[in-house]
Amino acid sequence: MDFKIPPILNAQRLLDKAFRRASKKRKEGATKEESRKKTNSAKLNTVAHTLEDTLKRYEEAFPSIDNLPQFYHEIIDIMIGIDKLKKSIGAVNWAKRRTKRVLMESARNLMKKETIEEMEQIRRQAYGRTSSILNQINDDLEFLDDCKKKLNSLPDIQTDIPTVVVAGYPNVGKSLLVSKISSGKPKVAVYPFTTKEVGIGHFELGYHKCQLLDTPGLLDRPDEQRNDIEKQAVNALESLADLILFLYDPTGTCGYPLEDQEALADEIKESFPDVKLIEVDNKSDIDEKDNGRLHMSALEESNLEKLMELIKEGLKYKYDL
Ligand SMILES: Nc1nc2c(ncn2[C@@H]2O[C@H](COP(=O)(O)OP(=O)(O)OP(=O)(O)O)[C@@H](O)[C@H]2O)c(=O)[nH]1
Ligand SMILES: [Mg+2]
Repeated sequence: MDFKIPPILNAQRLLDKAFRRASKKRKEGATKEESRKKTNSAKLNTVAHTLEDTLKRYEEAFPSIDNLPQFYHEIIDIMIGIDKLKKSIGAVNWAKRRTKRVLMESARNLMKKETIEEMEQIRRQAYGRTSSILNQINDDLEFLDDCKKKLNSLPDIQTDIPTVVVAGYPNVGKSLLVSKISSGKPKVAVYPFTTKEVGIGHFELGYHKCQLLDTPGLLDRPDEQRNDIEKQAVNALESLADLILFLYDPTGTCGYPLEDQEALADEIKESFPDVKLIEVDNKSDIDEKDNGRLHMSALEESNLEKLMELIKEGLKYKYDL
């Protein structure tokens, strides 16, 4: 899914946009009063339509939350909060209907007025009430603009192709491996917690296009202690993984002992009993010790072909590769 949400203006900028358009309206009538009545009516209509169209666009730009694939539903909840998002979209809908009602009512009142002063007063009051309605949802508009940035930056993940999720402790070499065996180009660094969100790369197995997801490093700790970054990794495992590639760094250069990494692997196996998991030792260029797993080096690109065979075998329980 690829979100393309347009920028969301705050209350002041939205009002400026509507009032600026309205200020350009001029209508002629037989008398000075009639000209002013028609002009003010056209202004009120312009403000009403500009706000209605814009707010409607904002409302429709956000995906229908309840129909989203599980991965996106969860990730939006982790990053933004589904209830908060729904509340703010609801506030936009409320302001859209409310401003329209106020402006249309004022336009009708305007028709009954005779003097220019009365007409101007109706318009000014309508503008004032409109401003006050929009100011009431300013926090929601600003929040939605922030959501827009977050949603537009989410990875474009397909939920229907073979998907391998790379998991493991921080700093073990997950991102480097993803960059070596797929089209993904995640950031690699010598410090832990480099990867802050789920990254994506693709690779081919025969005629099948497959997805490889790089995830933030996970520590061996209970779910309730996980931070939002780690929660994204768990969510990717839970809702997308056909195969988990669990990467170890047995050399300790990642900064975490092997026993802790093995405890995390056990925990993942327990939490996702239906997902196949393969275990691989990375950084074999530093330490070749045999732990009974395939050992490879992302840095020196050794044993990557064997790894691809393991991945292919691992996906066969679900896909005809
Ligand atoms: N010697 C050696 N270093 C490696 C190997 N693979 C990765 N590294 C190094 O290990 C460090 C961490 O690599 P990353 O790919 O960023 O690790 P990560 O698991 O994605 O880390 P987080 O995103 O923080 O969880 C970097 O300095 C890499 O260059 C390897 O096979 N051999
Ligand atoms: Mg990483």
